[in-house]
Amino acid sequence: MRIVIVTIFPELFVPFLETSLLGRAIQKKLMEVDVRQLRDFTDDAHRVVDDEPYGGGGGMVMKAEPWIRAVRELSVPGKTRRVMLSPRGRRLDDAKIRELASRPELLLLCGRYEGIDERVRKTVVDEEISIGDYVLSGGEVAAMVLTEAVSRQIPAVIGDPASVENESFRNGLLDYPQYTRPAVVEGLEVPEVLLSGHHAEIARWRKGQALRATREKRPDLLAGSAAEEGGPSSD
Ligand code: 21W
Repeated sequence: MRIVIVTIFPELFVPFLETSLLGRAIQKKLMEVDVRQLRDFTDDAHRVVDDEPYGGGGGMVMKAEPWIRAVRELSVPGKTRRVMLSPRGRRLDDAKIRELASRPELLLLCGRYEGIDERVRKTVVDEEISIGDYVLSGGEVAAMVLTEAVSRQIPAVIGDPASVENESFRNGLLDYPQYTRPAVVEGLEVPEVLLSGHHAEIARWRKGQALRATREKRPDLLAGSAAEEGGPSSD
C-alpha cells in the first residue's frame, strides 16, 4: 500500500518513518510513504498557505487553493482514498484501520492553525477522521497514528503473521498481564501458573485475565460482544 501525506511540516515525519518496524517496512518496499510540502502547491513568491477567517475571530485559516491543487495533483481518481485529519472527524478505531488498510492508496491531509477552508472538505475529501476528544496542534501526529496502525495490518510488516490476529482488539478484549524476568520485583511474584509449563492452563488463565481486565477497565468493549465465555479464574 501507498500513503501520501500533505503537511507544512514534512520534517516531523523523518525520524518517525526511519525508525523500527515502519522504517524496515519502507526499506523493504512493503509500504510506500511519501510526505509532501503543501507550500509546493502555492503560486505566490512567499508560498502563503494561511489567511484571516471570514467573519472574524482569532487565529488563521488554511487557504483552500493550495490544498485543492495538492490533492488533485497527488491523488488518482477511483484509487486514492482522501482522508482529512480533523477534530471534527469520526473517531478512529480498529474497524476503520482495517478498512483503510484494505485500500491501495491513502492521501492524508494534515491541517494546522484553526483549520482548513471548508471548501476543501466539500470538493476533494472523502472522509474526516479524528483520533480522539482532545486538542492537538495539527493533523500530523494523528497522521502518524493512522500510518503506524495501518502498517501493522500488513502481515509482512510485523514479521509474524499470527500476531496480527492475536493483537488486542482483534478479539475485542484488552491484553492479559505480562511478566518477564526476574521472578520477583518489589516483592511481587510472577503468577505460579505461568511457571507451570501447562500450556492449556496458561491459555485459560490468560483468557480469564483478559476478560477481567476488560470488565474492570473497558466494559464498553464487552457490551454486545461474544467474547464473554470460558469463565475467568483467580490470581
Ligand atoms: C485543534 C485545529 C483544534 C482546530 C472554529 C473556530 C487532527 C486533531 C486534529 C486543531 C481546533 C485530531 C475553532 C484529535 C485534534 C487537528 C488541530 C479548534 C477552533 N473552530 N484528532 N475555531 N484532536 N487539530 N478550532 O486536535 O488538526 S486529527
